[in-house]
Amino acid sequence: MTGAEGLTECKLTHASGAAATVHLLGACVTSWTQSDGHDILYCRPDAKFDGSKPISGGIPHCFPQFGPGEMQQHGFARNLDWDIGSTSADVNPDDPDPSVEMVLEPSDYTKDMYESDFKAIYRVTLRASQLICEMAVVNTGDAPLTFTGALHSYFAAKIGDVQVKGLEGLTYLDKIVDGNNPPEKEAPKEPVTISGPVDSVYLNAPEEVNVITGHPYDLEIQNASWPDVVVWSPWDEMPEAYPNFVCVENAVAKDAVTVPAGETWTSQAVINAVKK
Ligand code: TA6
Repeated sequence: MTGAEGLTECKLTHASGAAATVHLLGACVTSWTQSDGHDILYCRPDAKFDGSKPISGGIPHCFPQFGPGEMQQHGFARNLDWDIGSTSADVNPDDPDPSVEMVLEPSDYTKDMYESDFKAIYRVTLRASQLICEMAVVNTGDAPLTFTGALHSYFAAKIGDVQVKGLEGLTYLDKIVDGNNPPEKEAPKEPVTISGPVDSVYLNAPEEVNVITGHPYDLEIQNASWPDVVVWSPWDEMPEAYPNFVCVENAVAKDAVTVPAGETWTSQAVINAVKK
């Protein structure tokens, strides 16, 4: 499968009837449907899949910069076709947990923005009601590598019903007030609800947050190695889209990760769809 000409996406199908589509552009999971057809993820009406811009929806990558910073917002990993490292989906259609592994390595395009030598490896595994997203960053160079990043996950939701639980009382950066120099605030002791534009980076978040979506499935999101959680709703800046999604993102946003030469940073985000 590596380097297969013309391949733009990979479909994972599970014996339960669940399915996921992963685009090589940005290694972006663009849909994750349950056996009843309900899609847990959301793609905006303005999403493009032809490479003319990063995919606006699903689970895009922000790497090696969450932003803002010296690079374009969200870095370059969203703009590029990743290579398929391996996929059990094609090799073994009966695999109980189909998965695909994608790889991104430096090019002249990335070197212009980011000098470090790296290999980013992203494995997506589909289970009946679970999506496992494992990201690793290998420092293939001989100097320390630093990055910030996020899984910029767009979840289908009824915005007025959304509650994000697990962030109560945390310190957060309020990027609505100032995207470049956000003030630190203390979150109330209640779940996050959304009644206007929200762009908040919750620092040192717990390993699990829960999202009430207003749809038949709520979400449990467990993570390892992503210290921050971002909650974003553009509200009426995107009038056609905002009522239908919330971004709840596992992130390394405030303090960059440093990977020593030759070493590897590993992470995991496990999203459970919980039927109500
Ligand atoms: O992750 C939140 C955020 O960085 C917001 O600050 C906002 O800029 C948004 O992402 C943009 O997302 P998009 O998918 O349109 O690039």
